[in-house]
Amino acid sequence: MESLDEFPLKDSAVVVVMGPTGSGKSSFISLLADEPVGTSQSLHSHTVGTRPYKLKDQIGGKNVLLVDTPGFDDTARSDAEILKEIAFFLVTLHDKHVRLAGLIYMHRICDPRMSGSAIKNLRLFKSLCGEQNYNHVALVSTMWSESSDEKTLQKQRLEELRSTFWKDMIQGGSSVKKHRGDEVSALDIVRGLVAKGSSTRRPISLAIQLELGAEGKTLGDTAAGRLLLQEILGDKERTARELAELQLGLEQAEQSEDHDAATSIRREQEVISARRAARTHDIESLGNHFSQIADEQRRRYHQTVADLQHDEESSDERRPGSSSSRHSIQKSPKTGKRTYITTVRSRSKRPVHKSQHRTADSGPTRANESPPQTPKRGSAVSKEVALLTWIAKSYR
Ligand SMILES: Nc1nc2c(ncn2[C@@H]2O[C@H](COP(=O)(O)OP(=O)(O)O)[C@@H](O)[C@H]2O)c(=O)[nH]1
Ligand SMILES: [Mg+2]
Repeated sequence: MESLDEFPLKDSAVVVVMGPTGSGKSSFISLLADEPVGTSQSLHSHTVGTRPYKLKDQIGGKNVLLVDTPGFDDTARSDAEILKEIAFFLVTLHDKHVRLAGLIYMHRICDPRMSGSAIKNLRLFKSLCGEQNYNHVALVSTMWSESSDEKTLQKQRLEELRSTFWKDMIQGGSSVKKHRGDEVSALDIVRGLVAKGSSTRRPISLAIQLELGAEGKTLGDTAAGRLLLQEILGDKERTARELAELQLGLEQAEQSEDHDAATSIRREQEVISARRAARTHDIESLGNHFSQIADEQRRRYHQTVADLQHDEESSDERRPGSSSSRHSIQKSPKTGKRTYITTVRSRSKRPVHKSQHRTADSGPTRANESPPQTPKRGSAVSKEVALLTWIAKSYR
């Protein structure tokens, strides 16, 4: 485990960046970060998408970390899974006494209207944040057009946002900022938040941090969880309607012996049934307390660490005479025992043998676990591994 000095979260100003997918969060962070943003993360669908990036420059003598997050509209993962990931990260920071300096909420000004996804993301953001912290939020419009006609329209849209969707946040003290797409503009926005964050004596405690942490609520009892439940129930109802319609279509296709149509309807029924089952699972997971969320997320963090190490070893593997091993964590469905598996690969990439390398006790993930191997100190991967491992260790 690397020393925390390399990831000085405690002494840093931490700013969380949220907003729908495609609103420009990662691009914004990459303008300021001292390392590439989101590159290694994109390779594995289960990989943790919430993580901090250190800024190249200090602000007011402090290191600044910008936390990238996934939007609540990911194609690969449900909103409940995203909420658990973001909530785990935020509650863990709070547990470790890492205080936030502020939050950025990003909005694509080039979109002609508020999409369902934009509305959902904003509502979830507000509920995670809590009204008491609106004064530490920057509402940032991104992707302004170059053309003056478009710009005029976009300015009108911004005014509409101010008087509708953003009104309560502005009344609560949120600032409205325009991101021009360059480093100077991004830095200006972060500076404003950090200055305000460091001038207030009361540390920021987000609604979700208090609800899931100190108050011990289940995810479904938090403001964000309650909102999400409405969304999920709405989607479940839609799937019921869609399945009923498809069943009618199927019966008609069968009557008229249209086999092709019947086959394609059956396929669609399978897809929608799977979506319905996923929503049922989401509802169940809203019953989770923080400890359950933490167990699940720590497993994802360890898997991410294993994947990162594997990716680094794969690049080493291309060198002559080398072999590589991949680490993964497997949990027995019967006993709950968790086992680290090492798969050694030859240069032909075929696994040559598997060895069981360490067995953890049954029961929940232990707080003091560390990944089975530490990559080369100082490499980008070792930094990321140490950071993820540190986050995954909870004091609970
Ligand atoms: N025109 C324009 N495009 C941008 C800007 N910021 C990001 N993009 C593009 O918008 C897309 C989504 O950006 P990304 O940063 O991945 O969004 P995220 O999903 O919120 O992290 C990418 O194709 C970016 O290249 C911007 O300021 N202006
Ligand atoms: Mg992104």
